[in-house]
Amino acid sequence: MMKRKNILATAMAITLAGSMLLGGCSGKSESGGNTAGTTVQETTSKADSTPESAAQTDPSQENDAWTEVSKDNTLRIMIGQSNPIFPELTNVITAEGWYPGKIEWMFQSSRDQFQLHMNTGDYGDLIFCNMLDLRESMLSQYAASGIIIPLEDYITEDIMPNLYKMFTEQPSAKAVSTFPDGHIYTLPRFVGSTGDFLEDVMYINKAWLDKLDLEVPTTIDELYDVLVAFRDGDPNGNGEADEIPMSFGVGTSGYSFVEELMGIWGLPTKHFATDGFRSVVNGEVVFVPATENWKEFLKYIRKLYQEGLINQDVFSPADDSQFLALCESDPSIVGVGWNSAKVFANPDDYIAMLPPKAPGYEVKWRLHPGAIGTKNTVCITDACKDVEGAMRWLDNFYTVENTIEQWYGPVGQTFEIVDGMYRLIDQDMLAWPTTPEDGIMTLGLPGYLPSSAFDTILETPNFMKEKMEAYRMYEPILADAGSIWPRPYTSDEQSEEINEIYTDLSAYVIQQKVYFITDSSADIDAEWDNYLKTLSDLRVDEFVSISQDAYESYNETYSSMVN
Ligand SMILES: [Ca+2]
Repeated sequence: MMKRKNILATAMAITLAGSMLLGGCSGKSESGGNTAGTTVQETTSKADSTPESAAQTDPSQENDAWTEVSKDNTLRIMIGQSNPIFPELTNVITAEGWYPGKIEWMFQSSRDQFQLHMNTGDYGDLIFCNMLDLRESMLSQYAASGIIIPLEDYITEDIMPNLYKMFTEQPSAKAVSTFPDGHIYTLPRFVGSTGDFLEDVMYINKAWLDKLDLEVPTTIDELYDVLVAFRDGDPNGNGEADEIPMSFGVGTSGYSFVEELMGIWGLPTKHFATDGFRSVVNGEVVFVPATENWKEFLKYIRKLYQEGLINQDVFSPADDSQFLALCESDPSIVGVGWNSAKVFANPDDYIAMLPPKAPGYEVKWRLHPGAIGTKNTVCITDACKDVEGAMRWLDNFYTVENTIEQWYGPVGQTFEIVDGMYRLIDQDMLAWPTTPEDGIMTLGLPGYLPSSAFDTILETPNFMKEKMEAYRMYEPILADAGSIWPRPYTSDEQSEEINEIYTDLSAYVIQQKVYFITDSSADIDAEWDNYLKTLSDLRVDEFVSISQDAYESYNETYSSMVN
């Protein structure tokens, strides 16, 4: 596993809102121009220092955009507490002159607490939905009942110059944010570090290949032969047949699930509900487990499994910890695996390999739909008395400089500015931190980091370089934006129906997948028609038809932006 230095001590996290960070903040661009008036942070005492720094900013940026409504208003903001240091970070980053009225943070410790606020009508003006882990179906309900309001009229060059620019440059981000009724109720984020969206890279044990005098396999038949050699040739040299030629997880970490290999049969997909085993072919939504491609995939994986070339427990663990433990075994016992990074105990033995080709199919490796923009970062409720002011406030999130600090950590703490570029103070930080000690990462916030920002404004951190390198290798075989299921919004009604169908449909598909692969008595060819009939009984056609409507509504917005 990747080792991280614990340079961010907890004590430092507690003082995050302290003076150490103020210098960093004043170095930020003030593109919002909201320098008039006084900002009061209800949840921090550092607001006292704000008027001076605000007064020092370029007077040409002052404007009269703020109304009396904004100056007298309090924006109440609901947000989750997924990152323990997030409250402090929020105060630091949004403290300076972003809004002339008051900001009151309503930190929610759980979705239940949030729901209670919603049920009693005591909700905030703004909801950071992603940071609260809100389900899409809830947002569809809130939109249908008028609790969250349409925002598109405020996304203008005047009110939101930064978001407006992002939508112009990234029309897909606008398309994923548009509901089937044509309104935009939530604002998205966009990250241009494409490597982040290459979820899984295949790795093969090069030391084993060398030992057995084998080449990196390029077809599924060659892969089979290599796996057999790994099984029988004692490549780790300990005299025991302990090798697991190929292994993967169950995808609980978001990575390393068996469906990833569907890219070999040209229909990239994922099993979680947001993706729902869907793919897009020439504008048509396809339910992947109902295709011949899926059948071929099952047959191949079955062959590997039945011959002991795949970890025999791979479909039963509750999470990915078993897979990760196998990878960390020393001496190595895993020959081929895929994940987000080199998770192996001896990573130097492994090299990235391109997915092997299957006869008659073109590889289309999965690109996470976040690559076209991620929706659901923030919405505004009918409780808000200053929607325009709230939107002006939100626009500050969309400058590149603010985005870097919001997502990855502030200057002075995480970054230093060198030759005008944000550079990580410690390159070992930020490798997907999960604790304050590891670093800060709050990707759930709105923001915009175009690919052009890398190595011009942000020096590409080491942890991103590895993925970017893999991305360059995989780029020729990656699914293009047109074949990704973009996770579009559905209406309240559609969302209810599709969730109902998917519950039974996905349970059956997953059960049959495991049966077809692992049960020695299963006969995929003989049982296929019956399998398809059951999918039909479980209303797969309706599932696809609703998905198609949602996709077309997404595509309409997208096309209107690019044509
Ligand atoms: Ca061995």
